[in-house]
Amino acid sequence: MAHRLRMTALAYLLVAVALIVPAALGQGHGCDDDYQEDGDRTGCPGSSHDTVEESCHLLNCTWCPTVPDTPIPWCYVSKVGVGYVMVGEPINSPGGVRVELQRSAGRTRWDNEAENLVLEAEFQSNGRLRVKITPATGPPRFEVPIEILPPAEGNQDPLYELQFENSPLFSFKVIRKATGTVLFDTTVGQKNFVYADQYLSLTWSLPSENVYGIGENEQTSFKHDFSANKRYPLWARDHTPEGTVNIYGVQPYYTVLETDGNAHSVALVNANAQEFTMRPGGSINYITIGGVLDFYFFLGPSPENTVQQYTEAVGRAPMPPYWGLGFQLCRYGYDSIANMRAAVDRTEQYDIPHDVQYGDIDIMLRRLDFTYDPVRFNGLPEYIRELKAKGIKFVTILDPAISIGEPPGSYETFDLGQTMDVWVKRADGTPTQGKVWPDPPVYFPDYSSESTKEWWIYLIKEFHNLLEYDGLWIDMNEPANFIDGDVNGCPGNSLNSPPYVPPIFGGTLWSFTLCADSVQAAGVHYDVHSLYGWFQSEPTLIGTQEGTGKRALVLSRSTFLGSGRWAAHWLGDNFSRWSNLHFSIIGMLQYNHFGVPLSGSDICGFNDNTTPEMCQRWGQLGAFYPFSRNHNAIFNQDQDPGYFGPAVANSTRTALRIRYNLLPYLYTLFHLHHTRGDTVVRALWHLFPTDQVASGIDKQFLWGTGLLISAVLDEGQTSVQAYFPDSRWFNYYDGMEVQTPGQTVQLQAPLDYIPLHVHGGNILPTQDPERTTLLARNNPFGLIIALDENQSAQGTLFYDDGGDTIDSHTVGNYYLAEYEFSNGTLTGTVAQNGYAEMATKRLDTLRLMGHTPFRLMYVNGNPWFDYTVNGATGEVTVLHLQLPMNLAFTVRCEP
Ligand SMILES: *[C@@H]1O[C@H](CO)[C@@H](O)[C@H](O)[C@H]1NC(C)=O
Ligand SMILES: *[C@@H]1O[C@H](CO)[C@@H](O)[C@H](O)[C@H]1NC(C)=O
Ligand SMILES: *[C@@H]1O[C@H](CO)[C@@H](O)[C@H](O)[C@H]1NC(C)=O
Ligand SMILES: *[C@@H]1O[C@H](CO)[C@@H](O)[C@H](O)[C@H]1NC(C)=O
Ligand SMILES: CC(=O)N[C@H]1CO[C@H](CO)[C@@H](O)[C@@H]1O
Repeated sequence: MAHRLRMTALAYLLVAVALIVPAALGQGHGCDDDYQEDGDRTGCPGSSHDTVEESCHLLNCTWCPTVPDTPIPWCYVSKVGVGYVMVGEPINSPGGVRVELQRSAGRTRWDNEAENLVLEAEFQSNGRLRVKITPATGPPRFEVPIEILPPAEGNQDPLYELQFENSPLFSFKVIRKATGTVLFDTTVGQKNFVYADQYLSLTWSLPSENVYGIGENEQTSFKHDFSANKRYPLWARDHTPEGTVNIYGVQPYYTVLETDGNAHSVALVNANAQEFTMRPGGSINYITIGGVLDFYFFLGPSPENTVQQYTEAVGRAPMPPYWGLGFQLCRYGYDSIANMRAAVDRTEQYDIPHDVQYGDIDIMLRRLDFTYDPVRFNGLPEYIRELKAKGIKFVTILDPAISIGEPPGSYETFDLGQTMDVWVKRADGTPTQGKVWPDPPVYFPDYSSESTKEWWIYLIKEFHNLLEYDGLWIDMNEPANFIDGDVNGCPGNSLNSPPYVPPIFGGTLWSFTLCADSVQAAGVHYDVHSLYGWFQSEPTLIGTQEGTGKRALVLSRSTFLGSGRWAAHWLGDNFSRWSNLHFSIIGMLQYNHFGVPLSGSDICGFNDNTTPEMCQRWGQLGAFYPFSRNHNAIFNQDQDPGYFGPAVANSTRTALRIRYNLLPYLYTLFHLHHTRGDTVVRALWHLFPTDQVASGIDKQFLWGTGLLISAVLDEGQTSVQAYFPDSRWFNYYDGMEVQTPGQTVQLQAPLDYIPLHVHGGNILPTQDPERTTLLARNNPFGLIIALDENQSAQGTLFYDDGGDTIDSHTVGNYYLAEYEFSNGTLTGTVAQNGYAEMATKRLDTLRLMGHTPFRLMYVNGNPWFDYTVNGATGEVTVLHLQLPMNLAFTVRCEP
């Protein structure tokens, strides 16, 4: 998109100050000769707080003690940088500005530092700013081949302003014009600004420590803790979530809630091994070992606006199929069709809603993709059809790596791969060889190559003739490799052994994956490693849609910026531990920021054995994950919701029936994401950005603006501390209003109960639950109307065929209704009437919460008496309305 608009005036603050060398500061500190200010230090890889001077020297780092008991590293990377200075004046152009930089004089530890850089800022829209820094000369560097979509909005009146300084070194600031808040300021690390071939580093300060995001790592609080100098390495890796360890995906994206309640977010479009250190005082040190510095700023100003703007740039998630919002059951280690059946039957016996059954790798023949074991899973194709007849869909798994040990002519997947030349190659052009699930060695498909995509799509389509899957689940796509690098090891060179490696698990780039010098169509593995799952996701979605002819569900373990366009995400191989109930909320909230709203963790935990109580509580919490799946690891005891008997089964059923009751609302939230970029689940601070308490709440979460979930997350508890920001809140179960908003309240929560509250001002569409969404979709609709302080509320309902049409938004065969309650009157209007079935469906029930007493009710102008009022809570329940869904209506309450 061309930015033809005139650039607005910018304030350039050019302070030419002589270069002051902060010399000799280290004297008297007992330091090596490279004293660095506390804030400039990058902790030495391989060191820890217990590292002593001698071992620091062995690590080739600088030793310089500072105040004891602080998170400031005493052992740090030596001679990091000298910074850059600005050359000449910034050059304004229509829609942007360009600045030339020159490396400051002095020696550092890095080879191949760029002598001259160009900073190019593009004012892409009022809310979106791009700042990209590249070397002025030399061969082009790797850039992530991500499609950044054009903004709908112009840039006549940007919310931001850029300032450049040269005092004594170059730095820049991004400022929010309306408030003067400095959102991003590189002054703090001027000297640390390094742009070497394999080490790029920038430090910037933030306007607030309310910072959320950056992944994928296990995070123990949604809001970052800046007191601990925590370092988050990013490099896709198959590793269970554990501390700050780099895990499956790479999401260099964070959101800041400014102190006045405005919000902005920043995406760093870089896929190389990298790290973020959250430094005391509220700054971030960023290091990457390749690519370019390419920042996108999204100015909000509301928290939801940041996600809307970000997902407008990287793409939004497609609508999930309706059944994809139903309950899903899975385990690794069914090991036989009898065990799979037993779990399905237990779920049915207890009448627990169940929409999707999964197969994991144990359904495969010797763990070969696109097969099933005809002995242990004898009759699987027929069983899948049997499930479908009950309205239960089937999703199964594919791993990327392909066995090379099958007799020629017996395994088309491999043979065709050879013919089509689909593999990742070694530097010498032969295929990279590793070891994953199949017994024989494997080759790794290069999903960045066109011929691999074609091969994969073909196989997925053909696979549907064998097993009639409805969705696919792609795992191990970091890519995981059980041997480090390659069966031949990795050659010693600057890609496999770069001068600096972020503190990633295993210590080397090829640990548990491919050699960094392997070659793919999109570049060397060194650059494209963390894009492996991202490259695999789109062809998987295309193949699945072509195979089923319908909207599909694709679930990917590894993700990158923008993965949400193609895939949902489960939170990996989490543990059956109580702490993980809490962490799963954090992961899910993060992925909603990352534009992957369909996410959730494995209910009851993946690794280790759960306990009945944990599974009961997790079943309640998981009933409110957008992606609600119970999944378990091999060799653990079963944990499907029917396994533990009636108590666990009953409360899981109860919670899931509430989920199913609210599915039209949840589905509508996905529509609002798809069309507008809203989050589906969100933290309280999205709605109450100036509420200091809300900024730290990460044990409760909301569905949209309408439903607050306050699950019990701890063992042995029958109550929960829940915070209610100052607003109106109504108990979901009986409409009782929370009497003391603005406070933390102790809510009773016996084992079979999950506290849920409807937020005043919202209208939530509902539909009576059944065992499957297929059945529930035939039931009458209802509305839960919770009024705000002004006795008003709004809501929307999006509905369509649920996924028989891949993209009903494009086709137009969907239904959209708007609901508004104000001045005593509920008005329903139909904004889009493209789904013909709606004429056969009825709106039957209203639950009206928070209304003042009234005398008479009229429906479409006629008196209506079929309603009850709960004497204790004031909730009004209107019954048997039988209003055709395709027609507008009014319901009036007359005082
Ligand atoms: C330290 O530097 C020496 C000389 O360059 C090198 O041989 C050694 O491997 C380095 N040690 C570490 C831990 O990087
Ligand atoms: C479970 O629910 C069933 C059916 O509603 C009921 O009969 C049974 O008593 C419940 N059992 C427990 C332990 O809650
Ligand atoms: C209620 O109305 C007042 C006056 O119009 C307005 O300031 C306030 O924001 C409204 N409250 C809600 C929750 O919309
Ligand atoms: C509210 O409704 C009453 C009738 O119930 C009507 O007389 C009045 O004009 C309405 N007020 C507004 C602001 O719509
Ligand atoms: C360990 C845990 O309970 N939760 C983590 C599960 O994994 C995701 C990443 O995939 C983390 O974000 C969660 O915190």
